[in-house]
Amino acid sequence: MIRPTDDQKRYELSSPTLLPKASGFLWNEKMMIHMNCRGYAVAQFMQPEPAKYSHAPNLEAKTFMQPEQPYYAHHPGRFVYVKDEENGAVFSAPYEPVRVQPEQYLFSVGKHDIRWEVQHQGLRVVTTLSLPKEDALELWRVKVKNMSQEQRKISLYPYFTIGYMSWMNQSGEYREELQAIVASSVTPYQKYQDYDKIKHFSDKTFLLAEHKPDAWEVNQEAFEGEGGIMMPSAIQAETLAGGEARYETPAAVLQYRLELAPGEEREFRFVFGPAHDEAEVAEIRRKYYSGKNNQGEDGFVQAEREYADYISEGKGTIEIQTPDADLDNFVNHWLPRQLYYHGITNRLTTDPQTRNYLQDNMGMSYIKPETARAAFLTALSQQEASGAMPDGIILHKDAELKYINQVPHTDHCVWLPICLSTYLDETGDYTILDEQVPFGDSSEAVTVLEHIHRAMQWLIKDRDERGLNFINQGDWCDPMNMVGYKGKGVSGWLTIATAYAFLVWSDICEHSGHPDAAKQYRLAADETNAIVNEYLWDGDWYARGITDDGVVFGISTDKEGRIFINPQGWALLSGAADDIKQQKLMRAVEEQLETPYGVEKLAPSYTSMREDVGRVTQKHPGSAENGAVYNHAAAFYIYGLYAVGEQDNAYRLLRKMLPGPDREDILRRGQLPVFIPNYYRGAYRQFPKTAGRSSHLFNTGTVPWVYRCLVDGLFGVQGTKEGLRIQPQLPSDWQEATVKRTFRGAGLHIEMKREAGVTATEVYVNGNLAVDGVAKDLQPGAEYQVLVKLPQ
Ligand code: CEZ
Repeated sequence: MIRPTDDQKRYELSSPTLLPKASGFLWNEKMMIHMNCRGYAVAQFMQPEPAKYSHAPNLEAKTFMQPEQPYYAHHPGRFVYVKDEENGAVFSAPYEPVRVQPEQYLFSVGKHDIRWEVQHQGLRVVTTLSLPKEDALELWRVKVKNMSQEQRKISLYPYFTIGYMSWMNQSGEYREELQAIVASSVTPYQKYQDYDKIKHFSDKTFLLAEHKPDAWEVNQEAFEGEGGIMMPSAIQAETLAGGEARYETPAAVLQYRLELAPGEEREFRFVFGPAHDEAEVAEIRRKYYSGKNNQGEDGFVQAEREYADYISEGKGTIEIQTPDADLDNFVNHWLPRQLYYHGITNRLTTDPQTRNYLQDNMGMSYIKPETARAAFLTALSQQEASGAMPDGIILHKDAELKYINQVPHTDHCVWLPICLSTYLDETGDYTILDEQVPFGDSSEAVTVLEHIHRAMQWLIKDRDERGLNFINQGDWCDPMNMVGYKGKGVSGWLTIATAYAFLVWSDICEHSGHPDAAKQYRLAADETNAIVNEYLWDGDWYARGITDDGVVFGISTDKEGRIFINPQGWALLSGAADDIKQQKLMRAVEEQLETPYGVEKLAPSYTSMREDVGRVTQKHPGSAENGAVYNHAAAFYIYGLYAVGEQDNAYRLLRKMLPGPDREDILRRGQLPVFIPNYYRGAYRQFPKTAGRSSHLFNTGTVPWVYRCLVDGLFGVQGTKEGLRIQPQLPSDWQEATVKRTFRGAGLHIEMKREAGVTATEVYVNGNLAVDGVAKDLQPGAEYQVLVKLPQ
């Protein structure tokens, strides 16, 4: 069973082996945790850079979240071993590490909690994870109930991985006065200059117990003994030995010996996480296990409730009811949550890539537009006076540009007007254009309007003699790093994208009373499109670029990397492709890139290094940018399809972003439809066996674009300066759909129906025909009934 609950608010899976990597994630502004259905966890917290408190058994590189994260027996996890004291039988909840198939199993992903219900041999164990709103901590409840008719004697052993903390110093012990296991470490470092930073770190990991345990073990090796993690020797004994870790790998294991009458249930609550010192652990104990409020709730319960409230703030602006129930569930419940996660955490990095920061906040325009507004101003305050945007936006005073942000990319400016346009559509807040903002390299303050003019001018200047945009060491595609590092190579996609950015910017100038600038940028878009058609059209589709040595690539004569999706989708947006070209490129995409799991980013996937293209060709064929169904790129294309009115094509591809609806497809993807992953494996025509497999990586720029596809495209409920333009593009086999749209404080109940005799879309707002389908003069707080008649 893989399905949403009746109230649609949770997603459930009834087997730990069917989709072994099925997962859910929780976050707050200081941490995130990705839990899989079998009990494995990937968690990190910010101090201010990402750090771990539940470590792998060997030293991990702490970079960014990885796709297709592998799990293994000693992978960090949160488990409960259960032993029947009478017959010695052992199982573990939710499934790892003992791997006994329980008689009943349920993995239930909620928006603000993750729960497992396991029943085996007359015992029912329910574990629930939630987070506080602010602290980097995990809140765990473990309930055990005797479902049998007999009195039961059992031992319950909560096991929380602490893992290999440090090669310099690590230890752990049970602290009686705190009723907690506390492990200590020193983050490894070598430069004395780092000491000042390191000394403030939260280098302790603790497991705080509400109830006094009967015994404990803190030494992982001693706990496992010869039995190993699957059947630890220590639990064969009557009680755990009370061991400690002295420069040995710590683990947090507690033992509760229980006698349960038939039907009797006991609950245990734990707090697990990082701390700076023991005083902090004591403070956490006080905060979470006492401090009852008027309703008699202690800090733990209050924290759970606050967290639920916090998550519920991440509401979208549309609620839909369509013939596709799975789409409804995803759009109404999970998609806004994923948008919100991106917008509020910036993927838990202190230096988000500029394009990610802008697009994540494009998505936030639908959820918390004031956050998006502030983010756009922050980004612009780091722009260079030349108009160039930096690789990465610094969000913390101690942050520096790391990893990919040390590689020069040339696309960051194009995202400014594009992302801002969504904010303007949603809010109508054109005053943002008049805000005075300084530059990163000069204190001169100019308006946002001027900032973006400079960004557009920078794009116009950063071109070769033909008028094609340089790529340097990358554009949207991070690993396309060797096309233009010698200073000559150009990006076809980026050139097309600049044309689109000019168009979008031209519209914004028009609507903000700058008709001359509007004209100038429309002209720039036309000129750019002409250049694109002159140098990049290959006969049936657009090329991806031209290398430093003048080699055009992404064309019909290429054996690998013959066609790339990005130039095609963006040519639909920029207007480069006329009708004939549109038809040709769409056919090429369908024939060469479309798979049952979506459209691939390129095909055929590269199978060996192409030194004039770069690192992208070295990724495993069909993974990530090397020809996966890279959902971010697929979403651009779908948005392009809506822009040219290809509603059936667009919907078919949009639907492929979600696992399902049939079981076969869900099994293939291996993921629950509670988030869109950054990719599904591609190279469908080369490696069909692995195609479709989810990366399970929920950090992705896909989600704001999918939301735009829904709002601007499928349901056509896009904001304009004067109001809400209603122009649905329902797939032709849908007879009707209902959308509840919140827009600038107003509520619109929109019913869309196909009707015989209707030749063009008619929109009635409270019974009155709306000119051009635009609902105007909407009042905040007011509710509107809208009827949309669509041709049959
Ligand atoms: O990161 C994403 C970036 O965050 O890759 C996208 C890019 O547009 C996003 O800004 C396409 O390249 O460096 C690499 O090779 C990786 O592929 C990362 O850049 C990639 C990861 O998926 C990050 O989660």
